[in-house]
Amino acid sequence: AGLGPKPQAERMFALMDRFLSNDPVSLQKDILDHVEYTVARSRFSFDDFEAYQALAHSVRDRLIERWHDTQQYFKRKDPKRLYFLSLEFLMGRSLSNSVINLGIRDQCADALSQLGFEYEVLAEQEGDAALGNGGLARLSACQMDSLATLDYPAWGYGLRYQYGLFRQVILDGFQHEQPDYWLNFGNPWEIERVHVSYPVKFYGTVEEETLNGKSCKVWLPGETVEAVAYDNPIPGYGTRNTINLRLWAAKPDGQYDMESYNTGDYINAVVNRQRAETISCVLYPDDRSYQGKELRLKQHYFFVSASLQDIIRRFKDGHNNFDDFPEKVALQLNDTHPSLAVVEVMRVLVDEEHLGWDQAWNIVCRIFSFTTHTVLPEALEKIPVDLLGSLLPRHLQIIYDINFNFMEELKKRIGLDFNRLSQMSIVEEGAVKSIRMANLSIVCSHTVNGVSRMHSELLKTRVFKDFYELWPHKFQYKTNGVTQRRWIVVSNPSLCALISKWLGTEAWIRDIDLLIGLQEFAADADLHQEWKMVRKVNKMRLAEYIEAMSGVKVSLDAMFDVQIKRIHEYKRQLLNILSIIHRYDCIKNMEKTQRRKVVPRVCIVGGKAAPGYEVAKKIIKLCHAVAEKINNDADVGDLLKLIFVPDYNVSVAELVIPGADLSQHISTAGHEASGTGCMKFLMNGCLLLATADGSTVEIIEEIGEENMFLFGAKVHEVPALREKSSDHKAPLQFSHVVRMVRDGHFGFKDYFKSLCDGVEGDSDFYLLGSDFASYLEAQAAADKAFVDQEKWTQMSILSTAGSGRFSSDRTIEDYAETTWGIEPCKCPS
Ligand code: GP0
Repeated sequence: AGLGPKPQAERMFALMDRFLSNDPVSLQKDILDHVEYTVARSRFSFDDFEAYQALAHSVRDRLIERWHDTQQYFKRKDPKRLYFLSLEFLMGRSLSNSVINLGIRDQCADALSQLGFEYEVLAEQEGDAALGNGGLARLSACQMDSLATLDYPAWGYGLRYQYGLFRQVILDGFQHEQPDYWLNFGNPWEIERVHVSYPVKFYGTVEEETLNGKSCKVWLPGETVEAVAYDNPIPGYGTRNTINLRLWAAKPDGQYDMESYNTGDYINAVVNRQRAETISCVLYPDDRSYQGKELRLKQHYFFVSASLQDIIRRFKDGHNNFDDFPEKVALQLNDTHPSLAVVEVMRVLVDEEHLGWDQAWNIVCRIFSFTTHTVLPEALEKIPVDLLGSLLPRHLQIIYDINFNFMEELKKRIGLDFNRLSQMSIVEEGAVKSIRMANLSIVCSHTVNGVSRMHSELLKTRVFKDFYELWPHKFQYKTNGVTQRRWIVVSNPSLCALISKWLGTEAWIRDIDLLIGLQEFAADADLHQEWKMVRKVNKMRLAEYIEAMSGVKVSLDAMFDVQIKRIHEYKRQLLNILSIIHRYDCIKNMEKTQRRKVVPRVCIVGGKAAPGYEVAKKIIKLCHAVAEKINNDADVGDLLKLIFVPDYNVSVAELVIPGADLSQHISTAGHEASGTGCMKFLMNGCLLLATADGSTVEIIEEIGEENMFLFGAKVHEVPALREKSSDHKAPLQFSHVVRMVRDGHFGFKDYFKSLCDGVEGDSDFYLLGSDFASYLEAQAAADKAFVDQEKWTQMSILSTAGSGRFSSDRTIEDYAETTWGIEPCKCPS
């Protein structure tokens, strides 16, 4: 590590002490060199994709310089570091984000235009890195951006899936899943570290041995797989700091099974070894539901074990006393997916480093913090004991030991309240005995947090009530945030320029609180003019995309009304579609003269359904069936259009969000832990139509109820509404639109029957019926506001102005101070 140049090489210093320059001419030279030497095309003939590759490599070189400087600086300063463990990162594209954060976008555009290429066109060549499902995964990506920008000494760890989240293809209105082999065209944003690799072990048995007169446990594993590191530099904005996201890929280990080679079955032996790679092969596409699948558990442990070997190696390089570990290391569990890490640290400290149990336990309790992202019980991971015991026999023993100690402590505190003891136990007895990963994480972490204030309250009063009563000091709340770099600067350059012009500074890109300064101009006629112009340009961009993709021409005068997110019953896309049917039905039944008063709408829906989630898939089909009918009804024309944007991902979001007038966040109150999409829309000046759920409650506090369209039952009303669901009646309009679907107005009568059954009478668990009337009122209020464009523009400006609290910079600073105990470590420029 870090050998300096040999003395005789001193004359090389002149060459070594140089950085790449960022002026357009230097960039041009680098791009052409990469065309020729990296992409291996003639510099006289290369296409857009090849130009993208060469540009990406030129940017990558600059990232690597900064990465080196940052890592060396961290090494020298040796601050306490944060290790962010997450099974999912939804990074999207890297080029556009990198050139912004490096501050070289305009120079790149210049360099390219002289070569006859257009920066925007090249940026579009890049595919998305979709190593995650939805909100949770995109949050990790936003937080990495903030960690880098705020100069925190942090590392991210995750898995390098060969197949990211499936591509959604719509055939005949039905979702089909296609594999996302995203590495097909190479990935210039990663650095393969062939020498950074660790063995990860599975299966086998545990034996007792005596070491120095003490008995200890030895795990004799049955299978070993190699984890190889791929580093993804994450540049901060307005700083030289560039942190690392290290993703692990599985490779066969170097041990040959001589037996099979000798018996002559060479081919089979090789094929079997190759199977090791399946561990990091594919991302599980179900969010919020855990299936006790062995491969999934293997992924969890594979990633945890490799990351911890790496972290411990780094610690030992410079430290020899594990009691210092908590001074140097903070480990963040992003949901329960990485929570085997607590067990793994115990195992390494006790079995391999030979620390006493209590000493090891003390260390574990000081290093872990745990974020949970849900309130849905089905999302809480439970691993069958049989599965865990066969894959990780030693870990299961350690979990039992942790639980034994915990139960003893608990008995002292609460007495022999068996009901409570069994509810809080890490081990769940029952038909399938299993390990409750959330309980494990809470017991072993020094802090537990929800992702909005409301969510944290629900954790304290419902989901983890017993734990809260036991350890109130452990519970925190950290409202999510999103990065304004990607969600304004990259995706909405014209709004970015406008904001900077009116604030007289670009400082808000690092210091989001400055956005509040826009409030002062909320009624300024000139700002209104320019604001409307920017919004119109973004709508045009979106309209072009819609036409290219669906063939439907939409009117720019219509309100663009968007709901994009994973398809889930609790997110209530069905409520949206039913109200669109209602709108359609109203228009159809109107006198022609009345139609002139209708505010035209383009309803845009997008999102993926988990492949095994039947109800969600039916909702997608219903959306298409309704769209087919409405969009082809000449009678309705521009008054109403329904568009489903297929294959929703980060890049699609970057295009859709800036072009939206209204966005919908309409989950049944108490179900959306936070919601982060709403924050992106808010920053972009899109008005929200929402229930008081998760983070929207806090948005109301910032911008005021009068600047959004709020509706629906409040969280405390939900239980009672469910109780009396048989006697509360959904309004007539609701029964009417459901009947239209039932009667086959949109075809596929039988197929949609179960959807209809699920929202009527006692089975309306998500309260579509009881919220319908108030939803329609909110929709009408939105229509009314849209007619008054000055009023609307003012609300839009106030939305952006009030979005400062929802930057991930604020979230990360909060975590750094009150959870991780880390401080900025700024690499000199
Ligand atoms: C929560 F439990 N979330 C889960 C999960 O498995 N996947 C996932 O994306 C989301 C929440 O639903 C959220 O409320 C939240 O903002 C996000 O995690 C980040 O905390 C909205 O998407």
